[in-house]
Amino acid sequence: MTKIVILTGAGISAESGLGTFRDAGGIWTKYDLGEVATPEGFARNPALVHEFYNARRKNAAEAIPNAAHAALARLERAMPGEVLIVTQNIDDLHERAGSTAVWHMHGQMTRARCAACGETWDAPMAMRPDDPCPACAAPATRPDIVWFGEFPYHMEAIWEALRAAEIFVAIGTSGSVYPAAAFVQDAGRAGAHTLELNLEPSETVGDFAEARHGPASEIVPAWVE
Ligand code: BV8
Repeated sequence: MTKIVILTGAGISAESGLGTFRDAGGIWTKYDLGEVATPEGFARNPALVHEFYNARRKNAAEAIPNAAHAALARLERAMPGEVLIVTQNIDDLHERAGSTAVWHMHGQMTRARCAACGETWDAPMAMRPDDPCPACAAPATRPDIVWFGEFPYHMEAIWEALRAAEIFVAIGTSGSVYPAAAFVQDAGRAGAHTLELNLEPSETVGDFAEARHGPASEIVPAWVE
């Protein structure tokens, strides 16, 4: 029975060298979100979108999980079946650190999906717009990622886990993207203790019963211990 639900965002991977979105110099200061993280942007210019994710997929493959990812994997080993990570991140650093109960609500850049038939498969390091789908052969492949305006994965199961959680922890997220930013309210309403672990107060810090601020590689291991 999941007792601890942990929501992670780009901030937990920052010290592994992967960019965040809304910090100074963040990804959305370099790319127009509307062009590279919406279905409309993909329809307009699939090559640009693949270029954007190919670069991030390469960075993520070269990145190393940090002490925060490792601490969460230790926590799961110490409490088998009771810890769930719901991540907004599309990298695989949680899995590479040893976590196994990881739900990617915004999808994964290591996976590809056919826009025609919905088939998914392991993405090659570099994807091209006209790569044929292995199932239906349509030249309609996209990253298996949830863009703005698309329905996140696992929502019903996430809301069920939030209702049963005793502790809800948000790590490395600005609390600016929904429905993830409302999870603290969903969990709090159901009686969970809510804790924010972030470099600085997030947009939703007021919704948390407790907040600790500092680099994830320091405050997450301290919390896990
Ligand atoms: C949906 C995948 C219907 C792509 C992403 C108006 C009002 C409210 C909502 C909306 C609105 N208009 C539209 C919406 C809905 C929209 C939304 O929320 N828009 C926002 C911008 C207002 N949401 C959607 O469209 C979602 N779908 O709503 O469907 C629905 C409705 C209800 C229920 C079900 C369905 C789909 C959203 C998914 C979009 N895809 N990513 C990609 O990754 O390229 S979102 C994108 O933002 C990333 O996934 C990212 O993870 C996510 C959130 O960002 P963060 O992870 O928080 O990163 P950020 O840079 O913002 O913050 C980093 C934090 O880390 C900072 O606080 C920083 O201080 C901290 N930090 C930095 N370094 C460290 C650190 N912390 C610790 N240690 C450090 N070293």
